[in-house]
Amino acid sequence: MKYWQPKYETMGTDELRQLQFKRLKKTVARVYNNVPFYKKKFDQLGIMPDDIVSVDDAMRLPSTQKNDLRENYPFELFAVPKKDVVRIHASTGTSGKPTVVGYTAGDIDTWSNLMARNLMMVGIRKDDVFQNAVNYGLFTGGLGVHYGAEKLGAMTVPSGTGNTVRQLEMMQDFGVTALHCTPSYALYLAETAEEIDILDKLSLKIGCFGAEPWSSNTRKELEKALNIKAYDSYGLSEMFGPGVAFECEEQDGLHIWSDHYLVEVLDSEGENVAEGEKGELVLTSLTKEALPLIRYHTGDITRLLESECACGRTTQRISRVLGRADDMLIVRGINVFPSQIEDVIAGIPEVTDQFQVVLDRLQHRLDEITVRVELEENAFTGELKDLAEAQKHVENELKKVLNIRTNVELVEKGTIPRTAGKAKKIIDRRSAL
Ligand code: DLL
Repeated sequence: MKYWQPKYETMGTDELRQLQFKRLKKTVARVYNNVPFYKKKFDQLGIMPDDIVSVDDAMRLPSTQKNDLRENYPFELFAVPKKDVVRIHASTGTSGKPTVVGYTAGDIDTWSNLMARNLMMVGIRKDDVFQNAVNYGLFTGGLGVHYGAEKLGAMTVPSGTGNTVRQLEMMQDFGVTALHCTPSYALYLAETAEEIDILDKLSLKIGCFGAEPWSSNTRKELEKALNIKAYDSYGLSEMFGPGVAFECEEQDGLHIWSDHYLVEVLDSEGENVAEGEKGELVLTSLTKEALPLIRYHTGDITRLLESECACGRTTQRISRVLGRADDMLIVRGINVFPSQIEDVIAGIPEVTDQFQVVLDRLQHRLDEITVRVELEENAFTGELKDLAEAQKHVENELKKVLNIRTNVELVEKGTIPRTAGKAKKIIDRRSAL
């Protein structure tokens, strides 16, 4: 069996729309009756739950932004009494209060099944040994993925983060076949594995990486270094956490689970973009009990993909995340996505995949963008002769893709901080002035 929940994963269009409608009605009634924030918004728009007579009516509903969660900190958006909440997670905000998310026992079960579905989709089975090398604290990636792996029946190793050499030893000793972590930590694991010469003693087959953007070049790098097939895993705390969308073995976009989420991709005016066009992913949860969210603006830029997937699953599919609606950098009027920089860096063998972008604004001067990259130890055994040549080369490669002149700072390998969590890739000093 290749599906965890075949009924839902391969549902026909009409049946799926009926199910979505039933779940949408329930969600709308739930928020209207239990969350004052939503009742007020519905009333302002003059919409009553009974006005929703088809799935398409969802587009008339009010939207929710990350800031709404902050402003209703910690529990004001919960649709159930506190006694029915069995767990909370939180994500650290870049500014202000963190956003807190809550789960009923039913939510934990739904989420675990969803996660098991994803893990099964990438080929993980009961007889696999699954290492979950992410933070087990308030971050949803730890317990969220862990419960899914257990539900699936895999032997689950809750290794958490840190102590990278020990992590690799565990991989060897326990015969770990599947790994889940952030792509930046996976790169660090691969680098350390090479250093301590343990790579050929590992039995890894499958890697699931997510929680931050990573390019297809990084994918190739990881697949080669760790001898695995690497899958993209997308999710966000506000929609349970990991498991919202995942690649299948076809790796032709990510399946976004339409029985749990209503999907919209909108332009900056809030209008639907044409299929295949870039826009912001906006999601309505259909099965969440403790914290149902209506038309939640994820801030993630993606594209809806057309046509069916060869794997047989009938869900909608989205492209890999192309950037953030809000982390797109504008430098001298040019839009720069950090993922583009990552792509360029990953394509230059003389430097490692670790990078940082520093943005400065000097008085009376145009914005300066500096990309800090690490030189490989053997950088000068090939075509490049010296530091000056290497610097010029990286600058030129970046210019070709970004259409903007960047300063390149070459640093020694290991200088850019490795993190088991989300890497801090952008240092924007412009706002300080
Ligand atoms: O990062 C949930 C997660 C955990 C996903 C483990 C995958 C694996 P948050 O901390 O709330 O939740 O951050 C959510 O991270 O809106 C995206 O901007 C970004 N993100 C998550 N997965 C990907 C991905 C978790 N595969 C935010 N590619 C999201 C690009 C991603 N960005």
